[in-house]
Amino acid sequence: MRGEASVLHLDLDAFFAAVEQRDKPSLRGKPVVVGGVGGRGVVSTASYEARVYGVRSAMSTREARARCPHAAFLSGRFHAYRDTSERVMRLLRDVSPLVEPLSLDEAFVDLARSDLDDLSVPSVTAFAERLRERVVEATGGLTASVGVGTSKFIAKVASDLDKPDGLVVVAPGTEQDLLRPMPVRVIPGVGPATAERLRRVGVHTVADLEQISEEEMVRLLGKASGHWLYSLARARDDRPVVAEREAKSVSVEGTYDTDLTDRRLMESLLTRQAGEVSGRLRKHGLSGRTVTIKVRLHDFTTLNRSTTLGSPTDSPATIARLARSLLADLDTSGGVRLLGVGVSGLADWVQEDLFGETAEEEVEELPEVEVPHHSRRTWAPGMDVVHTEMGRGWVWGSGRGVVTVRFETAETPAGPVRSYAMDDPELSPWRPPESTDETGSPPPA
Ligand code: TTP
Ligand code: MG
Ligand code: MG
Repeated sequence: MRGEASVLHLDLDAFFAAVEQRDKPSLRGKPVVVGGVGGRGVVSTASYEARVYGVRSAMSTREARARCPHAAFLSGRFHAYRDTSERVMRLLRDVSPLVEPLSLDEAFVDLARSDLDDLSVPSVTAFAERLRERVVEATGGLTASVGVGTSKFIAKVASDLDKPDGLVVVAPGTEQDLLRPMPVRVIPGVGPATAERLRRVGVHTVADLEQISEEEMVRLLGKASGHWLYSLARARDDRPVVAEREAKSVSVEGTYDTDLTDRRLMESLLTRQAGEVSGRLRKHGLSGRTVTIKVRLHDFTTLNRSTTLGSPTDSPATIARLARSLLADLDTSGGVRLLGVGVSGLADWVQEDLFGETAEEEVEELPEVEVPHHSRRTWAPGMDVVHTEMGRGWVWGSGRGVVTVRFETAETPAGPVRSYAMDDPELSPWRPPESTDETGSPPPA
């Protein structure tokens, strides 16, 4: 924890839906739901107008339709989200060299490395307000919520307090007052499994957690988690903002075409990866004390969780067991697109492989387990199209051989609606010119 509020966390508001509203003027101010539009689809996100009706991320689209039938239901356009994300990250890197992206729509920024020479509360507040305005300019109208505090933990909690379009600066010294009434789930790493264990001993809030001694916490949750929670309950968090994650471990990871949602499948993949990691360790005569899993969620949030043993291991069973238990505490209900296992803290360390973002990802095939095939409709609702005469627009809906298009873009007013035969040669999908959309799959369908 720093003496000054110099860690900033920024998160865009209703990100995918906000991009859709920017590019589809007729949807501005209206309920918009982005996600899988098929029978078993899941909501990626909803505009704040749709949230009023109780529509939420990870809800089934079926339920979202029941709650808000008049919303526009759109499948995603990842090229647009990635492009918008890049604009925001570029802007943040312009402000400080230390920017740590957590997902497409959020990042930590170290203000101690910005050109602000005064890190007082009024100064960082003015700076953050100006930054929020610049995000609106850079993205063509998207708003961001920002939190600033003395640590990553506090900054992230703060950015969520006044969403959407909010700014909260937590003054140094007031962290614990802020945290005490909050549920324990506010602490990073406290997933459903840990929260349940704590609930069983009567711990619901951070204030409750503060009453528990360090020894008891370790008894309850194990050494690593126990110490972690004990510190965080007291707002003690010294994690640095890291632009490029340091990557030193032997690891194996796989990316998947379809979001994985089956826990047993994920566990069996981790077990297999643990076996491969162990094989590589043994081949080089290595062993390590820290077992890490890497999980990328369907929204591109990447989570790393690790646990450290008293002595080094190269055992496949031990690595697998620890990896599975780390997974148990993560909420993966929305789907997972990447899983990995690594071992670090090597006894005889050789840089054999990287676990960081820059590592070349191995694309694994899944021979023993069947991954559902992802089928994409030709005219998915929301997708960009171009008509030889009418110009650019987006698919409003399709069925029975007919596709209905609304002709408008971010730069035009709300435009007219026309219907065409699905195989009309004048109508074709539109993609941005220099798009390099290598993972261009739509949200879970
Ligand atoms: P979030 O930042 O969690 O959510 P949000 O930006 O939509 O809304 P807000 O921050 O205002 O609460 O996630 C960023 C994007 O990631 C979101 O727009 C869509 C995607 N996402 C999913 O696809 N599935 C999910 O379950 C979640 C939480 C997000
Ligand atoms: Mg967001
Ligand atoms: Mg986010």
